[in-house]
Amino acid sequence: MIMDFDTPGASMRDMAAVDPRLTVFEAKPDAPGAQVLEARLENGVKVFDLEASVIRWSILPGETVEAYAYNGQVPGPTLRVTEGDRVRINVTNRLPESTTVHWHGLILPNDMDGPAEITQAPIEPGGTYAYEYTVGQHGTYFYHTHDHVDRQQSLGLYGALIIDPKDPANEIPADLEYTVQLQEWLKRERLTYPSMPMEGGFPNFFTINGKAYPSTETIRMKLGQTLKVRFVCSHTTAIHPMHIHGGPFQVAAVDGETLAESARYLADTVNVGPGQRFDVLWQAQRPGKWLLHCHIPHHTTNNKRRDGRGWRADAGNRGRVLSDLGAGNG
Ligand SMILES: [Cu+2]
Repeated sequence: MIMDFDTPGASMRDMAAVDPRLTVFEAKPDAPGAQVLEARLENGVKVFDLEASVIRWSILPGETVEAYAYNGQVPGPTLRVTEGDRVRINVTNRLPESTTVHWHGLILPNDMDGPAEITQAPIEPGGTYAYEYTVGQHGTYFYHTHDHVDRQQSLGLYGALIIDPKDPANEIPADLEYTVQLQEWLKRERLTYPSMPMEGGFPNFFTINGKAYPSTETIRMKLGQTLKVRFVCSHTTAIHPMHIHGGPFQVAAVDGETLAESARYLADTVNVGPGQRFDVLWQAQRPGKWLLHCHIPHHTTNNKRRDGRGWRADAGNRGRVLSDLGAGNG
């Protein structure tokens, strides 16, 4: 990392590698992230518990990272609620530094919004803060840390917040759905650093839902079916031109807001910038294996992994088989 005499010590700490000795949990190599977290009902309020800690997380067989994680997984648990719900999220901090949680895109009381020192005192290590509000919107949203964000979100403190509409008629219809959460990682000499868009901070591993190709997921569907892909731009370093093979998709919602029919448009690539969300509808028009990947080729590599035949850039870790279609298959 480049530092000069004016770089504050706190910034240097935020850029530092995660101390492996702080790891309190090692996830199983095939443990999935973004698992739907069931709420418990307390006097009509849907209650969720999130706990942030340092974990060891597997992005590929034999390739682990030290991550900051909610509930021991990357991405953090998916919170799925319904428009109109009253929710309470108890956030407990087991990190070595303070943290908060921001509910990106939601209309809520100011002291529930999350920015550290702006709307609340940060949650100190060992502390808990209860976020409570009524959900008035619907669509694809997400939550992420809002303290030491440059470090903590880059290391994994984010998760999807999917809000179903109160009136099912307001749902964007699809046969299947799949949420894509992107993240960049920087691993060097066995240590994990928060990736940052600066000299020395650029990432060398890229994940979809916490896993690099070929450990990413496969969606199986039938010809004619429609898949809703929710791109959740949880990453922090780059804008990723996300592309799906096999025909254009329809952009149906942006940043949680459903587009009017007349405003929807066809595309085959959408520039997914940090913080943005896109709901796109892709129809399986031909049988086969169709890829979903970032169109910056370097983002489809795993640190230029050596495979015995020399360095190769075509490992395609951002690539994944989107559908394995076959007439009568699936
Ligand atoms: Cu990319």
